[in-house]
Amino acid sequence: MASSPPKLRTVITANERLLNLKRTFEEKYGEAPLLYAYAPGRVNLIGEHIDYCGYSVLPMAIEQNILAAVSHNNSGTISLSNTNPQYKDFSVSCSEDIFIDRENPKWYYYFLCGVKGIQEKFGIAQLAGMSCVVDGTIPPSSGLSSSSALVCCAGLVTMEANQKSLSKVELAEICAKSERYIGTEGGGMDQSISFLAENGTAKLIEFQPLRATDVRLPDGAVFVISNCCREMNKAASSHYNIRVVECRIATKMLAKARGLDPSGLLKLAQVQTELKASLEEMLALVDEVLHPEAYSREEICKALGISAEQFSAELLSANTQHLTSFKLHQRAKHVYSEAARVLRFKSVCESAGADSIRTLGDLMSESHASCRDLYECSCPELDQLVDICLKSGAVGSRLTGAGWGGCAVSMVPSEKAESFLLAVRESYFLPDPRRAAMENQSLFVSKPGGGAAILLEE
Ligand code: ADP
Ligand code: NG1
Repeated sequence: MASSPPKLRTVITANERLLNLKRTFEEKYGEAPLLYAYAPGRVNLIGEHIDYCGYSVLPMAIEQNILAAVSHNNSGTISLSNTNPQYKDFSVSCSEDIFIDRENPKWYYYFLCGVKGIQEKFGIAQLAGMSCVVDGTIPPSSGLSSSSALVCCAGLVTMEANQKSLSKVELAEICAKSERYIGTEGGGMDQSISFLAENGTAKLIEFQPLRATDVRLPDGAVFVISNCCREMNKAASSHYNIRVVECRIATKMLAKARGLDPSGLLKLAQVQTELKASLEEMLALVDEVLHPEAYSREEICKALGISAEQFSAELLSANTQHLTSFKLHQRAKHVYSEAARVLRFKSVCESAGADSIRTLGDLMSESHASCRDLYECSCPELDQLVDICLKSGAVGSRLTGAGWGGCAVSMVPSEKAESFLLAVRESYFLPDPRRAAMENQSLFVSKPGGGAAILLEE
């Protein structure tokens, strides 16, 4: 059964990080912050690139997060600052329309996505003034959702500053929608787990309606995150949206081939629902209807009976207008098989059988192979890292998040955790000085953490 969402407010005792943030805030704005809020990053255990196709995913929140100190004021300005000097100060008048420049995805535009989401939800004509300092510990552009944590934290503090009230589910939905202003057509996994996570449990996140169900991970294994040290900023490239578009076109092609009206269908899951088919049947349908060779625009337009103009306007997004070929068979195969792996992963966790750890590991490794070969969202560094993790004692290992760089997540029997960390360190990090310098934040065991909250000092 889906559990009830956890509380939005948590009492904490000040720790070193909070006190440092308070000091920075006081130096910057000459007053103490009124409140703190945080939103966690996440690691997706399985279910990659399927949230935007309507399928369930299985992430857990990580300890690393975005923490913000905030005060409200009547200055009519939102002032943003960051403890990391790489992220420059920014301020915007509350009477201006919020502009988000997707051509130039600076850090403060992610913050403004969260602000805009709340403004639109309540139709606020004049937002409350806010002064804010942000402190983040999630490695950016590494598949651990630093961007969504920032959007969620911004949404939360904006709600609070404007004296509004929303449930965690509502906040997650608003932030999922508003992060799309940065240009990436995300599916909502990251914002959902950032708000709905609970300590000690991974979650099955399902969409429409959004809900989160506890998934108890098996005793006897730990999840280790390792960063391949190649960054991939989604909003600054079109890799991600290309996959979204390919899945959208595959949806229409499958629907049309089965006599459905493709016009209202945008997600692969909708075709399954309409056909009342199993995932196995959908996989067979993909083989029957779609060919493995890449499709041209002309072939798609002919099959769907649409003009080249309709194709560009209705199927492509702003940063995918240049595309000329589309791999539909491979992408749809990945999506339907990955959706099935998520369900199997959850049921194996529930059964807690003798072979659970081995079976879960196999599912993770199959997921990586599918991401690498069918979805083509891995990269040589990630493939090398996954191989090293498997050779170092992991029962399963896979890229996590969007891919094309960033992190792998490995499932490791608890008794092997120490030797695993040493072996990965020696084989992947130490031989390369750049990786060796990043190793501290790039290789760690992760336990399921709690969701976003307003922090009240004890
Ligand atoms: P991820 O996979 O981590 O979500 P993205 O490439 O989507 O990566 O987003 C990364 C962007 O999020 C960074 O380029 C930066 O603009 C923003 N960001 C991440 N962490 C912080 C931080 N601590 N402070 C400010 N902005 C951050
Ligand atoms: P990352 O890049 O790891 O934050 C992105 C999307 C998710 C999901 C994964 C792939 C956003 C904000 N996040 O996550 O919705 O599609 O890729 O499974 O777009």
